[in-house]
Amino acid sequence: MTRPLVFGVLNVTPDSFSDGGQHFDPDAAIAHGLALVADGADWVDVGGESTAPGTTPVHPEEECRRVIAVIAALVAEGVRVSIDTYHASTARAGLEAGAGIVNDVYGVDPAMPAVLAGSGARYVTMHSFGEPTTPHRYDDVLTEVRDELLRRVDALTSAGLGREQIVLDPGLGFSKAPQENWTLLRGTSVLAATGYPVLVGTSRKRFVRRLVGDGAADRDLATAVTSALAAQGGAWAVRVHDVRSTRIALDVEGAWAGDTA
Ligand code: PMM
Repeated sequence: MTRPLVFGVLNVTPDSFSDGGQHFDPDAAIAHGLALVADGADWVDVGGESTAPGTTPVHPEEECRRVIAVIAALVAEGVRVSIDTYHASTARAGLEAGAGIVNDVYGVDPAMPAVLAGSGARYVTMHSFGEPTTPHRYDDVLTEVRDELLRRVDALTSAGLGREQIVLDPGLGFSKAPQENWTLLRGTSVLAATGYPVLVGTSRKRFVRRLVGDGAADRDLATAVTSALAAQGGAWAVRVHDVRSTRIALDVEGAWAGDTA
């Protein structure tokens, strides 16, 4: 099994829940993006709006002001960049600036498929349900999340996306109770069995932090473990804030799994 790719998180926001404000200045953001790559990130996922509870939505123009110059500068340095946005206009600007992936956590902008269709870029469709902090009621979370993602695949391919463009993400921490996040993580192989690449984001999320508290080293260690567990389930990629610890965990998991790389 090939080792998952690592997406390093770069939030160019004043208010993201775990790193808000740290990389709001463009130069600081670019420096952090390069540091993520130095730590072993395969992709840098650049976002300009926090999904943290209680944050105000960002207008796409302001979102573009935050991220586009940062994306262009990282691409100029040879970095592979994904843009984390649910606005089609921002996604288009991101692709024009050289991003190779659009990472869409809400999937609500009807103009989004047209931006992706024929672009050759990958599109991450992440499962979410209304307000991220309001748990939705599931009878069988794994089946329901998988089936909803496959319904989205149908809608996306009908709208002109190629199947090879699509990446599925169970949306851990979005409208799910703690135990449901663990069920989904344990069920990574079920999602991977759809044949689509699966991206898993556990990094510093509440269901992980509630085991270890808010200490930076502890939550990143716990995230490294959850990333290795996602790898066991056949994840194509993991999305993390601290790339170094997850890289090490994936190397260990890969050696255990018999990877010779
Ligand atoms: N989680 C967050 C933001 N974007 N994108 C994908 N594809 N998957 C996730 O799980 C995900 C995401 C929230 O975390 P952050 O605010 O620390 O970036």
